[in-house]
Order: sequence, then C-alpha cells, then structure tokens
Amino acid sequence: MERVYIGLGSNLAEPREQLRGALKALAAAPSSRLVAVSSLYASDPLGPPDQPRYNNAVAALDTLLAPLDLLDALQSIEKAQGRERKAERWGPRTLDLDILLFGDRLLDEPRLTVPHYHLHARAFVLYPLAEIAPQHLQLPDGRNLADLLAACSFEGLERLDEPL
Ligand code: A4P
Ligand code: MG
Repeated sequence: MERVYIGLGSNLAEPREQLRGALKALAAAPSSRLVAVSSLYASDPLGPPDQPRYNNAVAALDTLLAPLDLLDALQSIEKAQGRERKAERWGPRTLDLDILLFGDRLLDEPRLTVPHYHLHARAFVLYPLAEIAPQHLQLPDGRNLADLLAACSFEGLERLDEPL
C-alpha cells in the first residue's frame, strides 16, 4: 500500500455536497482504503476572480493502484459528478481531484506530475494537508511541509466548523 494525498476542490453546484460525494466515491475506490479526511475549508478563488469561492479539503488514501490507474479513477469520479473540462484556465468546476503526493514518488509524465505542481504555494492545499499528514512530512524533492506552511499565508482561507 502507498499513502496518497488527494486535494478536493469545488465551487459549483453545492460544493460541500460535491466534496462529500467525492469522499464516498474515494472510500469505494478499488484496492484502496480512505484513511483520513481534513476539515472543510472555504477559500478565495485562485485564477479568474469572477467565480464563486471554493470549498477545499484533503484526503489520505492508502492504495495498491498504480498512479495512472488512480488518476483514471479520480477522473471518472469527477466526470460522474458533472465535471466539464473547459478551456478557461482555473475556471469554476463542480469537482477537481488532484493527486498531491503519491508515496515518495516523483512523477513527470504527460498526464501526471507528482508532487502536484502548485502544491507548495497553495494555502487551500497546505493547511488541510498539514492536518492529516505526519508532522515532519518531507516531500520527495526534499522540501518539508512545515517550511512550506511557514511560507504560505492563511489569508483568503477559512476553516469551517461544519463536518465534511
Ligand atoms: N495532471 C497532471 N498532474 C496531475 C495531478 N498530480 N493530479 C493532469 C491530477 N491531475 C494531474 O487537469 C488537467 C490535467 O492535469 C489532467 O488531465 C491530468 O492528466 P484538469 O483537472 O482537467 O484541469 P484543471 O484542474 O483546470 O487544471 P489545473 O492546472 O490542474 O488546475 P488546478 O491546479 O487543479 O487548479 N481556487 C481555490 N480557492 N481552490 C481550488 O481548489 N482550483 C483550481 C484548479 C483553480 N483555483 C482554485 C482551485
Ligand atoms: Mg486539477
């Protein structure tokens, strides 16, 4: 089993329900076990400002799936929840599932870059990740989660009390 961290994001069609649906689907993913889920967060949109705020969370999954098989599984969950891929970069979406970390792997393939290429700079990823990751988590490229967090402002991010 390898420990994978998955970033969940949504800003359309009842985002919190989108994340809940995604977690249910992740819990049912083949050869995998959902082991932890962060708090629910609200976040200012990164990208075009004329879109609703996002809900974000991070989940930890132990899996026997190969990385591209997990990506396929995540993309079918996105699709099942009405995700449409549009040309606009960072535009609104019902559900986005990103592989943030996949064990200790460094992957640079046409369909998959791991660690996720914006992980290091995004508060809506780093803060929920830190809730469920080991305190001294080191990325495969040697960076420490604690250092990334220290350099990343919480501004624009809000931890919600409601359960996910
Ligand atoms: N891909 C490569 N690496 C990965 C990976 N580690 N995990 C490829 C998942 N997919 C990966 O993704 C485009 C392609 O990236 C996929 O086909 C896959 O093969 P996509 O989901 O179709 O497109 P996207 O998500 O619009 O593009 P991108 O650049 O991945 O955007 P991000 O980085 O996911 O950002 N603001 C807030 N507050 N909260 C958010 O969650 N999310 C985004 C999307 C923008 N602004 C946001 C948020
Ligand atoms: Mg994405």
